Amino acid sequence: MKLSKLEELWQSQSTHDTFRGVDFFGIDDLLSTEHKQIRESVRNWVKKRLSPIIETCAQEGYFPKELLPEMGELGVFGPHIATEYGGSGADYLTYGLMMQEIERGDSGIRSAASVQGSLVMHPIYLYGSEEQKKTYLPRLASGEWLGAFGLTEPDHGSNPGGMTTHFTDDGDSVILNGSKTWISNAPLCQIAIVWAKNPQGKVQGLIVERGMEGFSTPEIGNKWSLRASATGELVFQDVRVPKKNILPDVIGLKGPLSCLNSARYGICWGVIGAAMDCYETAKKYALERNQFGKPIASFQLQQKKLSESLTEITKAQLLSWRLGVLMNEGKATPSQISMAKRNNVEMALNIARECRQILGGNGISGNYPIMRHMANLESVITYEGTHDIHLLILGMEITGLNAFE
Ligand code: TGC
Ligand code: FAD
Repeated sequence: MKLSKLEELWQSQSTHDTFRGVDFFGIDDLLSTEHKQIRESVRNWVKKRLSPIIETCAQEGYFPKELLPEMGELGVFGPHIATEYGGSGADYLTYGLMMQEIERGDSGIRSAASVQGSLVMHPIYLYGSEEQKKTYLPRLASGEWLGAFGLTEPDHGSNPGGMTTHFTDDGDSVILNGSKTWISNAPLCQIAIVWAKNPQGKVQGLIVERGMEGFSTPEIGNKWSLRASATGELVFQDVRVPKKNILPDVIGLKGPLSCLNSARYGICWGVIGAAMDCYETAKKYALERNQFGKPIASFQLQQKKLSESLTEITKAQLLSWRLGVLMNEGKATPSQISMAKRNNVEMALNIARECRQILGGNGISGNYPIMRHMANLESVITYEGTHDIHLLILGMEITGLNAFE
């Protein structure tokens, strides 16, 4: 999209966000002043820079890469990373609140932030060499570079352990072959964290850089969901990757899966943002729209939808807040994260569907954000582990029996 068109959209809207949040149980009292200030700054940025352009970007299937440096400046890329590497050393509640505000704007832009922070910076931070941390993290934190995370393959989605992407040894380098698909940020990424099997058949992480011969990133088009996110493949044909680009400190599937813990946690909060936007839009509409001589908000059936939406948002907030505290204490378990991701995404999707109905015919129009959130959430309920997979992770925790074997 032409920059002039984005600039026209930016100028056309008011910039101050009057949204005060959805907080029926005084959850704000559980947050620090700093948490609230950071939330406010991200909220105002979304109102000023993201909301004016997002509908047009989604309609046109355009990822607004122009926003990346601003997002870097806001600190939304890897806020939990130490300051010496460009992060802000923030806690997990801060990270969650940031994701909530961005996803109130759009799940696709939150996706870009989740991938960059939790799935690209996080593995380098946890498992990378000092040289890798110094080379990549500051550029990713500032938004100068965009990263992608390659785990899913055409024949191995829910079962990443079956991956066939692999590398062979060749002196100071390895030779990488295979492909990854459905990869967020792929078409525009400068680097990709690629999970591949080593000659012994064990999973390792490699930092693959754009420009390496044999590495390509074709875009996946024809999407009805996450249209403002750039999705693509990562294709490796005899790509020579220096051994210094291998993440030295992790071997095995726990490498990528441990990073997913952080990203899935971010989604728990993010989808609350999407749900809040649907709820607030529907509430306002119901109070303004008259049928049978009175506001549709006065009808019991519409009140039921709004009451249930508020109840479910509140439950999801409490779950996310507690999970954030456990994350800060280093005590959150993968199955707790699965429960919260699964519950909250379903909650947001149900609210989007119910709230869309409150808007009647207008509910399917791009003049309102609900249909876009609803379509986006179909991806969110699928990626980072499908709804079914999270149920089975929880089932294993409850019963001690592994449904995947
Ligand atoms: P399994 O044998 O259970 O585990 C293999 C090793 O990994 C360890 N592990 C974990 N470690 C840390 N955190 C977790 N959440 C972990 N889950 C498992 C496990 O302890 C074991 O370690 P070790 O030392 O014994 O080797 O593995 P499995 O092959 O049976 O698979 C289990 C299963 C199905 C739960 C897992 O593979 C899974 O989660 N599948 C879903 C795949 C998935 O989530 N893909 C996401 C791709 S990335 C993405 O979607 C990004 S979208 C981004 C955006 O746009 O926002
Ligand atoms: P499959 O694994 O084929 O599953 C199909 C269906 O079968 C699902 O309903 C699933 O729940 C069910 N199923 C599978 N196994 C079982 C079982 N054992 N028991 C019961 N039911 C089962 N991946 C990345 O690596 N990086 C990314 O950045 C990324 N971004 C994405 C962005 C978008 C927009 C989308 C849509 C996907 C993205 N993904 C990414 C891929 C995503 O993680 C996978 O789509 C997801 O893990 C599911 O894999 P699959 O699509 O191959 O489905």
